[in-house]
Amino acid sequence: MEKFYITTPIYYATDRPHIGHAFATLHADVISRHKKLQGKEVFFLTGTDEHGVKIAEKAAEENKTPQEYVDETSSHYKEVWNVLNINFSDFIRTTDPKHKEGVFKFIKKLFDSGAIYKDKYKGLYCIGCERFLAEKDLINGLCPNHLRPPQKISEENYFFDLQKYLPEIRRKIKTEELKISPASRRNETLGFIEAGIDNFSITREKVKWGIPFPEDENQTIYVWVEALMNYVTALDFPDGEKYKKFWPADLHIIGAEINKFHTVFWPAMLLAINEPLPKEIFIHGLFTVNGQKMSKSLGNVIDPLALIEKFGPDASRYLLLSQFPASEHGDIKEEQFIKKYNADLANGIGNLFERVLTMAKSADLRGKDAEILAFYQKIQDDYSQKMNNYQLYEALAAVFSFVKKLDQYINTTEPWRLIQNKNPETEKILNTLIFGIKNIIVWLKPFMPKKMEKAENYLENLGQSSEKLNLFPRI
Ligand code: ME8
Repeated sequence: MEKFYITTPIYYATDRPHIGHAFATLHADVISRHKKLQGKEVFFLTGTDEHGVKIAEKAAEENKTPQEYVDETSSHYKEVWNVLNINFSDFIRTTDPKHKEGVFKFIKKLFDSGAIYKDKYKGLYCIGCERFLAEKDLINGLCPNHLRPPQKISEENYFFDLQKYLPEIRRKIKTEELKISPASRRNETLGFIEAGIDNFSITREKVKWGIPFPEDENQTIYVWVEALMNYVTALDFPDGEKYKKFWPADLHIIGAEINKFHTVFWPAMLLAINEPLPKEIFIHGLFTVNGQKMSKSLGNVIDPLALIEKFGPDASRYLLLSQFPASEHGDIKEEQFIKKYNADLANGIGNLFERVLTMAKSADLRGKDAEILAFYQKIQDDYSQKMNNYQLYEALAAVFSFVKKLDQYINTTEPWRLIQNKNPETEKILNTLIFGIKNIIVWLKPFMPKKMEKAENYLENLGQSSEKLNLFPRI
């Protein structure tokens, strides 16, 4: 059986998950379900990033130890993923002993590779980003992402000699041995490399909440360096059976703001220790809410649980993935959720299924309409291509153009009239519609697994239930 290893970013255990985190995780879940339906053996990893200054600060604000704090915040992620029906294979926490063990082994190999050296460092550090910023990155002296001034830091750190690996990374990206999609993000990475990227430190002095650096007790491992290693420590790097079976990753899914860490730093660390690179990194855009960055102070952070309470888990999955193409940045307008729910789900799929299933109960079904069949084939090809390129929004758009086509087909053929007149054409029309619905169910299964299962069961027992399917009640 062919394997498929897919990962999400591991999210900072600083707070409850918001719909941005859900967006990335849903992408991975839908792709993972789609690959399983294609018969692949899938390993789907998600988890939480639990070390660093930011977490230690948050814990202190709440008078908790960092460990107590992350135990609580990490559990929120698990809770929300459970309600959203995210079917992960493993949930890694960077405070897991297993992660720490793997990190030590990775660091030892890095050290042995000769790519590590000690140096004095002076720089500007943004705790929100957990990274050093250059003067040119600041806007009015503030980090543009977190709108707070960076700390001036002067430390002695261990550094990774990135320069040694940049030409090879560039070559692998160009030949697509390391595929970065969409192409705009690939060009962005090539642009970073072209402009020059400094070596980065792999340790921090004075940061207590982290994994100790085995070579020097005054240092902890830089949070980003050990966080990236989660993708292999979860598989029991370097000797575990899972590692041998599933590495390299077939797909890392990440957001645009963490591009450089994944497309440059992570491959460079793997190159240094002679391990295979991930095959593909898919970088999705970030979204604002009603035109503004989501932030607690603006009060516009959307909690996935609030969305689920209103629309249920499957519709919430759909609503988040159907807003805009993941290859671009987007804006979510809250009032659009209800409109889209009613238009696409209640009046679109729900209504189509109801109309057809009510009529089909009484008919003897045979034959198919040639034009609809040809249209179906076109949509099937389009859907497969989009799903294989991880373009979920575009795949959904293809499915919905088929829903529309079937609606038009019903309106022009008016099968309800034909049933009354006992017209022989009815069998063919209803059979075509049932065929269409069955395929819509298959296409939408990775997106709305529970609802599609319900529809599938209803279809299998057609004529036996007096109750309506009522898949998406109007809100
Ligand atoms: O960066 N729109 O964690 P994080 C869409 N721990 N997606 C969004 C989003 C938004 N507005 N906001 C967040 C970290 N995301 C590190 C990762 S990986 C080894 C370490 C999603 O909690 C998006 O996928 O800040 C983004 O990359 C991720 O959440 C960052 O989550």
